[in-house]
Amino acid sequence: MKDHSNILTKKNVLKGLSTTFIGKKVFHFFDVTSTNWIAKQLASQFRDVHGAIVVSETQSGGKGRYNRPWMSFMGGLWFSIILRPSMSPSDSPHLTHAAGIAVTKCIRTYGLDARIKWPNDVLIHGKKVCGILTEISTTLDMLDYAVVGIGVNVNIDTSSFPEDIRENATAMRHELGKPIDRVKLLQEILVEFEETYKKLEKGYNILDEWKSLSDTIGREVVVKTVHKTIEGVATGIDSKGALVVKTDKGMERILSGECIYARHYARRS
Ligand code: BT5
Repeated sequence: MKDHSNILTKKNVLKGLSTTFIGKKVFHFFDVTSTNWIAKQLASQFRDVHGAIVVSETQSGGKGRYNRPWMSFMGGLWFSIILRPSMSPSDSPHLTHAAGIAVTKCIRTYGLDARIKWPNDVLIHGKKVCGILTEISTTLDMLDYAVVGIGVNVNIDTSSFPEDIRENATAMRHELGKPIDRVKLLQEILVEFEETYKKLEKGYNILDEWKSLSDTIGREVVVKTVHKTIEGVATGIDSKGALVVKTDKGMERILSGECIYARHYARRS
């Protein structure tokens, strides 16, 4: 019989999980195209999936923002949380913030210096260990559902990534020098996410916590949006999650874009 003790099966994930609703329903797969895609299908077909998670050992078509590929080999944590939040679509970036806070806090409990890079990355020593992709569906002006996709390089050998990704990626195992129990880590992230999500539901401001864990605030940045490139110093994020950048011409608020730290940018260009 195969040893499934460190596989993210429903049984393993539910055993000792101390959340009230996040992760109480588990859809586990060995290989899917993308857990976000499955989660979106479930959310559009079933009402009672609030808090359910879709988790897969590997993804053959894992996705980042702008449809970019997300490398999802065996040994990582690739999962999506389905939510039906009573919030306006414009507040949905806070779900990404909640996920960033949860993952960062959990990774820190392993003694690793994890930090959030705006808008959706978690870094260790400047390298990406986690990416978050929140996708929403709206009906009129209401949020119908949100899917928060979280990818963490846990016990991954990043040397198998293509060179351009390898340069900027790391894995928890690499940083710690030993493998990590993925079931335990997933449970810890679910507990932290639920706590932060509940704060959001009650209308609390989670952005101060996000800022305290951020790697981006105070840095010289170059932010590329669809329309323009903005250079300056990241001074904060506003109540909608927009990055506030102090430029030569004044303050700019950027809701979404690609953030590059200026030092790295200078080296590349
Ligand atoms: C992200 O996009 O960082 C969001 C990644 C979300 C992945 C999760 S896994 C579970 C769920 N199911 C999905 O299909 N997706 C979610 P973005 O900021 O666009 O970054 C994508 C870029 O990160 C790529 O273009 C690569 O350069 C780099 N990359 C790809 N795979 C990586 C990995 N495993 N680790 C670090 N960097 C990676």
